[in-house]
Amino acid sequence: MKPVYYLAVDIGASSGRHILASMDNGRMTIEEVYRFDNGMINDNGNKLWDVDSLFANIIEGMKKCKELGKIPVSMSIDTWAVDYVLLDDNDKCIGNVYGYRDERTDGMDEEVYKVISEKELYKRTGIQKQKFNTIYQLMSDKFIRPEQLKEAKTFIMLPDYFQFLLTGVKASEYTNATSTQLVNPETKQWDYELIDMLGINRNMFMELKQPGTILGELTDGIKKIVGYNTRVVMCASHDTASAVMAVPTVADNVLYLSSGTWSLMGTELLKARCDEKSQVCNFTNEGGYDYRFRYLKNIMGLWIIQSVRHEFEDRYTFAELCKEAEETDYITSRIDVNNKCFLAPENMTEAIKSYCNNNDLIIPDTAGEIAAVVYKSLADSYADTVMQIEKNLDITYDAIYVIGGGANAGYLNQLTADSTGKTVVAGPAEATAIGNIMAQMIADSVFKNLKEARACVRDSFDIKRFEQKR
Ligand code: LRH
Repeated sequence: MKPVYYLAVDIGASSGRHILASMDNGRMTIEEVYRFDNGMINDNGNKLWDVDSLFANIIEGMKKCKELGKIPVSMSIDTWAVDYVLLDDNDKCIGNVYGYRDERTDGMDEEVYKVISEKELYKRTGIQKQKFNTIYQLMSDKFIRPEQLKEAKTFIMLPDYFQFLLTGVKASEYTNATSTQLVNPETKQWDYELIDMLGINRNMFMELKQPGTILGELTDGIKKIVGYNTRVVMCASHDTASAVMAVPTVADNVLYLSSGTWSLMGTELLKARCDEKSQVCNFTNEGGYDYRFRYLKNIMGLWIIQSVRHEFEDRYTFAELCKEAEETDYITSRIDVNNKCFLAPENMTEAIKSYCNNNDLIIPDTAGEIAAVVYKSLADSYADTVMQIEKNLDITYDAIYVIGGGANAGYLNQLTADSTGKTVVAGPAEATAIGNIMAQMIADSVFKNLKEARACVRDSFDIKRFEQKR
């Protein structure tokens, strides 16, 4: 029997990929058919996404499936969270599409708190404070591009925008929408009262749809370009929501670390926890598949090491950087990875050095020393986060499930096992694309539910274990 293919388009802040998946004897197999680089572009000091080039890459990858003779029965797109497009009354993109590291949200928290206190906002949404949350971005739109905001007829998040370009159908997916900090965790719908309080046009927002919803088929124009038709299904379009679907276990109460550009560490809850303890530790309650909540913390993550690697002119692979770091194990300096100086510095290597200088720490010099400081500091921050989660929820975990690209960083996994004292279970590295596929497969009745799909992921992919050594 010919395999049935499903296509995940998984676009992260630093790269995108098209992954085809099919079932083979009860196991899921995946194949990467296309990959492309991504990154915010610097346009006169503005950090923007080039959505046209991203869409061109989406199409290129879809064409690749045709070339391979592997036409997917369905496809879905996920991306990072919080960023969006404003559409005019002809459904055309208005102005820039800002990237979340843009400085325009500086000070916007204070503007929002003039309308609603920080405490009340957290109680109402359960979403952690990140200066780039959509709520602060929309507030900055009110200041820097009020005309464009007024002109906007539709607010649409990036994966929904790309899927609209493919199908002509506009819709809003729930998991990604919760990252706006404008969704009520009880009703699981837009908090229109909050939107009104902020003075934002409530009519821009579309009804929220759950992952698994069938959006539609390709438009005639796109069909002609890619050479086939397929069904576009909504996955959990916030990449982290998709990644967490692919945690390779059927157990409840699992601690995970979705490791990529960001490190997202947390657990799943059936009810959002918007209490003071959680707010003080800056835990979020993002909406997940099946109305589960992702109670987690954003840790600055591999972005720091990705930036350092670029600054060394990509001379080292990540594996080589890990090896160099391991050989410079003597360096004792540690940075606070969540310090805002690491969010969008002109030069990350310099930011690390000046952090060390300002804090009377030995200044790392070689690529290996810098990488060692970053990896060890990340591992320390994971250990702090585990302690906070265990304390807030009054649970003890035995293991940390590391999913996403960072699961391939054996050195970091070992440091994490050492710093936390937990078993690190690492893999799959393509968790986000796999989660994207799982939502499509559940919608197509390949699996009955999330649990069954997770069991399949557990049995299909190579998973490594790391135990504490010191
Ligand atoms: C990870 C991620 C994370 C968000 C950030 C903007 O890619 O989606 O969950 O907080 O990007």
